[in-house]
Amino acid sequence: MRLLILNGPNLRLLGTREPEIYGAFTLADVEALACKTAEQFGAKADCFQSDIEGELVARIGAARGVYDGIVINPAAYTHTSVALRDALAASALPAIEVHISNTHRREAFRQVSYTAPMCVGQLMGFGLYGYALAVEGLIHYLNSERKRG
Ligand code: CA2
Repeated sequence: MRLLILNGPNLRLLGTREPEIYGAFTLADVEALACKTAEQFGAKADCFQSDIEGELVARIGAARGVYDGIVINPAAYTHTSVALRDALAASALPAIEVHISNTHRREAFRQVSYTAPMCVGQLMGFGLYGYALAVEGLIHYLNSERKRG
């Protein structure tokens, strides 16, 4: 089982600014936890971060046939990107959307996700640990789908 872990714009800044919102952990911590969690469940994860919408769209577009599912934090593109939404729909891969903060406790513009309707589920507000939960949730979903045939 192969998983693709995608992180969107500015998440490379994790651990350097706004720790009261995003915690003190880094993108390297996020990617290490996602890979470790995948391995614990017998899967392998590849991680990619970009500030560029088109690069994220291209990664999703190339994922079909290579990966079994996607964990994505689209960051600010969550609230704006029809392109990412369309890419997730076209990939037809199961995806889990994850957010570090609970966006429902924040500004009104963060209450809308363009991408979540294309995902199996959405997780938010658990900080770094949300990535472990998202990977475990995705693997659980994939195993259930396999059993159902
Ligand atoms: O809570 C999340 O995971 C978000 O996806 C983070 C995005 C934000 O636009 C979403 O509404 C919620 C922002 C990522 C920016 O990351 C930074 C990390 C450290 C310092 C500054 C920005």
